[in-house]
Formats: sequence, C-alpha cells, structure tokens
Amino acid sequence: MNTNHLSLKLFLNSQQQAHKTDQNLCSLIESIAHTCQKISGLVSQGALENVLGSAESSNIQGETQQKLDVLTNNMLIDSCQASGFLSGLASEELDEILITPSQYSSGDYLLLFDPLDGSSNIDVNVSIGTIFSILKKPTHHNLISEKDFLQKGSEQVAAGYVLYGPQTTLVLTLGQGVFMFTLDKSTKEYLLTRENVLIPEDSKEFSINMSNMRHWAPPVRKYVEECLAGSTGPRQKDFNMRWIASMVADVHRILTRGGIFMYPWDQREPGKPGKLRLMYEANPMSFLIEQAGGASINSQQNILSIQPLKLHERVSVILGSKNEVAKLLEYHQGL
Ligand code: AHM
Ligand code: MG
Repeated sequence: MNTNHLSLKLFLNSQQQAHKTDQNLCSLIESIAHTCQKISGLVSQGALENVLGSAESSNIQGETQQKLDVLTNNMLIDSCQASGFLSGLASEELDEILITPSQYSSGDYLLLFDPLDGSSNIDVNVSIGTIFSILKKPTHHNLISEKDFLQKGSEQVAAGYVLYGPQTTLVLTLGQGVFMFTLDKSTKEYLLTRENVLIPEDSKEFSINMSNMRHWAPPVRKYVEECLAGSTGPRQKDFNMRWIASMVADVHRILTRGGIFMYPWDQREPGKPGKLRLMYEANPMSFLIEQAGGASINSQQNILSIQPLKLHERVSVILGSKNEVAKLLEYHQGL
C-alpha cells in the first residue's frame, strides 16, 4: 500500500490552517464519513445481514423504502445528532426537518442528506451512495424551522457523497476544490487519492434514461438526437452513452472523465419540474461539479442560484462538462 496518502483527518487539519475552515465543520464531516464507513460495511454484507429488500413503507414522495434506506437514514440521524454540531437535519426519507433534541448540544450547522441514493440498485448489487449538503444556520435564529433550510445551493459550506462501489470513495468540497478519498477497509481510514479534481470542458459521453425519450422537451431531444447521429451528424463525433441509475455513480464518472448527466423535465407530469430533489441531490452534486470546473443548470438557470420554496422540492438537472451544458442552455434559450 502507498503510505504517502494523507488521511481525511490530516487533510481537514490542513484546510483549517490554509482556509480558516471552522473546526466544528471539519468534525461534522468526520462524523458523517465515519457513519458512511459503517454504512459501507452494512451494504457490502447485503443478504448476509438480511438487509436487502423492501421495508414495506413509503417516504413523503410516495416511493417504497428499501430496508437499507431506513437503516442508513437512522444511522446518519443518530450519529449526526449526537455529534453536537447540528441545529437540525433533513433527509429524503423524513417528511419534516428534525431539530436536534435537547439531550444533545446544538451546533451552528444544518445537514441535508439522501442516506442511500440509487435505491433501485440496492438489490441488484450495483453502486449506490450517500449524498450530503451542509448549510450554516442563519445566525439570527435560536429556534430553527424548515424556512432556515431553504437556502440557495450557493450558500452550502460543504457538500459531498460517499460512493459504495468496487471501492468506497468519499468525494468532498469545502468550496476550495474537489477532493477524493478512498476508504482503506483494513484500517477504516479514508485516504486522499485525488486532489483538485477538474472535469474536461468537452466530452463525448452522455448519461440519460433513454426510455423516457418520447416524453422530453424539444431541446433535450435535439441534443440527444445530435449525439446519436455521431460523426455524420452536426456534432461530427461519435458519442458513448452510460446510465447507471445511481446519480452518485453517474456523477462520479463525470468527475473522473467528463461527460454530461441529465434528468430533465418531461411531459408526463408537466407540473413536476423533474425527478431529482433540489436540496439533497441536485445542490450538493452541483456544488461539486462547479468546484471541479463543470456547470449545472435546471434548463434555464444555474441550479445553485435557485431559491428553494420547499424542503422536498424537485428540479430538472443537467450537469457536467462545461461546453456540453452550455449547448443545452443554448437549445433551451432557442439559440
Ligand atoms: P432515489 O433517491 O429514490 O434513489 O432516486 C434517485 C435516483 C438517482 O440516483 C438516479 O439518477 C435516478 O433516480 C434514476 O432514475 P430512473 O430509475 O428513473 O432511471
Ligand atoms: Mg436519491
């Protein structure tokens, strides 16, 4: 093993020194990472721990919860509340925000997470992950409410995900670039394996659920049809396509080798902006993508500039290599 990799703890210490990052924020991130290390162990045990299959319950979005959705949600709630750095938290699997109970100390931060994204992939042993977003509690409040969570993505102080794939990888931004850590399962330590990640500006790879093609708006259809036309079409190059159906895995590929990810609005439910959730899926991923030099829009607007109106708000998502996202923006603006 290469012993030159910096541990997450030492990396966070260096951030404190270089950028005056708040120590409590660093400790909160360590606490999330530690819980995700346990989640990684549970996920890999699967059927041996009897954690696969449906929990026979549903969340506020009406989606059936898997046993692992419920278990991982509880693990993150328990450890993060007890950390003492949170005023409250919100999760894809909780109807409402949870204010830190009085038996724990309360802190300056608000945490939002999707405890296990890519639920449809749990039982088929395909990569899944935990996504998190950290906001500062607005200082003028003592008692927090849902309103305090409704901050634009540009207000995030940190965001990241942990991907449970062939390796367990923590990907993190504190607003000073994107860093990747691989979990060393023998020592249970996260070690820095990529720094200052940058996404190529151009790409020949797109990611979208093609089965929905007939429902898309014309700009998205035009973009994908041009990709499919390959070297003989207007783009004059052949494109590849990937769709893992776990946003964490698709975004990880884009952070690693570029590309574009789309989960757009479609005409089946015109009143619904998209499938993905703004506050704990699109915002943290958009923060990472922008920090790595990529771009992220709903269709007309930068995702990080959207003012959320409710906790479980949905949004159309187009993110990845800068020049590809710019092309979609042009098509949506009718250019
Ligand atoms: P989830 O939070 O219920 O797992 O849903 C989000 C996931 C994303 O990870 C992924 O990009 C998308 O849903 C896949 O959707 P589909 O199954 O429609 O292709
Ligand atoms: Mg999700």
